Amino acid sequence: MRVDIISIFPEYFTPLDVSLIGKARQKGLLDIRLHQLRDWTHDVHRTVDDTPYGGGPGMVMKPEPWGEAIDAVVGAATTPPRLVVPTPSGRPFTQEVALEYAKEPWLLFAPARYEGIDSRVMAEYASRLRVDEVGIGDYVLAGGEAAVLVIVEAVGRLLPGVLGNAGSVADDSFAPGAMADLLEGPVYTKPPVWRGHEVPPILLSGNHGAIARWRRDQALRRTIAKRPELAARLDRRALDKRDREI
Ligand code: 6GU
Repeated sequence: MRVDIISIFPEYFTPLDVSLIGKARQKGLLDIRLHQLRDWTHDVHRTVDDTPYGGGPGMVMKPEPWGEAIDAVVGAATTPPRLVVPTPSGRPFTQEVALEYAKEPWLLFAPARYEGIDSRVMAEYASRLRVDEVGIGDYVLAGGEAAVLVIVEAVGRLLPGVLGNAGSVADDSFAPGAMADLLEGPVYTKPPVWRGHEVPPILLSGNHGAIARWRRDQALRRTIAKRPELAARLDRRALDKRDREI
């Protein structure tokens, strides 16, 4: 997958050099290219923002640098990228969206600072690219850069060959299938007793059927306790009799 990121803070993305995503890049599974938005300004101050029409606090990102930058990155590509614009007013970025993005050959991120990008930029590209405004949660960040890090990590780990153990994607909280809408339960490793706390004996039993049942029970209990609105969405028909007793 190719990923381009246009930002006034390309140095914000050094975390993408390390760990899982860094290794995926070294392996050639992920081709991440960073661009300085100010390279597409033409004034001595390399200005990217201006005051909002209609008044109000803060500044808005000017359309011209974004237009030139996006045109330059997209070039004459026959299969253009999906343009992802992180904004708290976008549709929610969920595991479902991550799975959708993981199928794309090319993503272009346009993270904004200040109060956002002049809306005509999204209108202009909507006729040429698939433009997706997405938010990562119900809170406000100082800019879209941290959201891009979140999205790239969520998508990158889903790409074939990135995770050592392919099974771990299927067991994720929110993964479609048996664990849909369920939070993952607690996990344990050696030693069997630590500071007096025991590992639940069922996990040492070797009874794989009973262990799977126990894990599902734990996932249900945790979901009910921590995410009641998710638990309410669980399809009663998908719950078996033992689930419904929890
Ligand atoms: Cl994508 N951007 C900003 N600035 N704040 C956010 C967000 C994005 N998602 C949640 N809050």
